[in-house]
Amino acid sequence: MTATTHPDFLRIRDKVYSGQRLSFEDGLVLYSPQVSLHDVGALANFVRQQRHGNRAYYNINTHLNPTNVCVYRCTFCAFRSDLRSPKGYVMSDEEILARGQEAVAAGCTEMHIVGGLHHQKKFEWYVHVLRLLHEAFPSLHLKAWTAVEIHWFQHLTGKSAREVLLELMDAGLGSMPGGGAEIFHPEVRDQICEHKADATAWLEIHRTAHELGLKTNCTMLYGHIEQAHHRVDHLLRLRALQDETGGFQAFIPLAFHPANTGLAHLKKPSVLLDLRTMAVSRLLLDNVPHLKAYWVMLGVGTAQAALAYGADDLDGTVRHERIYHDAGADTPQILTVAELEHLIREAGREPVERDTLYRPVRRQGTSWQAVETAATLV
Ligand code: V47
Repeated sequence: MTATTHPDFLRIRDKVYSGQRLSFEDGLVLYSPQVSLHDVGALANFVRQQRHGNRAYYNINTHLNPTNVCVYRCTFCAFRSDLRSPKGYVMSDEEILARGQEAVAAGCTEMHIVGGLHHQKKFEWYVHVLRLLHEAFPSLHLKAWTAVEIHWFQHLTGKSAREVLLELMDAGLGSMPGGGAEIFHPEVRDQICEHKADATAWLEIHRTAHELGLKTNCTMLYGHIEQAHHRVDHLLRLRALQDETGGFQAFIPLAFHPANTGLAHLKKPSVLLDLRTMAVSRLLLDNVPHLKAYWVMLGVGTAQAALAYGADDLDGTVRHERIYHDAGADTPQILTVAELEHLIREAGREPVERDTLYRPVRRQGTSWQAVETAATLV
């Protein structure tokens, strides 16, 4: 019997073709080496094609990490710094504004802002960073602060997530990135980041953000100490919240990079695990519109291949990325629009520049406009 005729896979394929939802057990089957990656990928590609046709998205964006000083010591993180370490930094207002200026001059539609939880910075400083950028560059969408940061701000201020988010929205917050989710299951979370927001807190903050009308992303950090059942559990917890709120726009599977971390003895996940995780995520997350193949983490070649395994988005041009490059990522700092479009076309798809909310962008040089179309409302 070849892997293609694996009876469990055929049963799952029939469920997908008939629009039935996959179960926890189905997720484990899809992760089983007895089921061929090719089959899982082809099924995920069928689902992607149904949702997005021949389109594959990218955006023109930049990253800003205003500080790397962090009270937490997540074992997987190479970016964080102690307060008094020579590596530690905090950006000045002038440096932050210069980054905004550079982004606008480069035609960016989005700034992705995350950083450390600085021992001596108050909530007001994090609000100030957004207000500074938003007032100077109102067209730049600020996708900022993960649920872990929001949880920290609640701790600093004694305010509810709702109050914290309303203040940040008033200062210019446009949406939230999906970081900090890692692996929700306590068997893993307690070993890699036991001190920070747990699964319940992370999900509750995203629920609150969605209730306030903010779109957010979600992630999963895989390829370290977790096993397949932890990943499937993680994906189903995200799916359950999405059933309630519909507020997640994109899921980004994040491949672990071990260099310079407390888990440096581990190997990087294989390309096979990268592609299988993308495909299984597309099949289990039947209610999340977009799947990002984040080329910075996956590597350019794997990200391009992932467009045939369920992904419909390559993220962006990206500049000033530090979190993965500190952890040994050997990808470039930037891809140009021409390079992104070439990667997408070579994969047989039609490139679509999008804004953060997945509206197609019409542009002339560095000035741009988002277009509302029925196709973006998937
Ligand atoms: O939460 C940290 C991960 C995340 C490492 O929402 C690491 O559009 C691998 O969430 N190896 C932050 N991963 C980044 C993130 C993200 C990235 C791109 C787009 C979006 C989006 C969100 O990075 C952290 C953690 O899971 N991370 N260290 C590491 N050594």
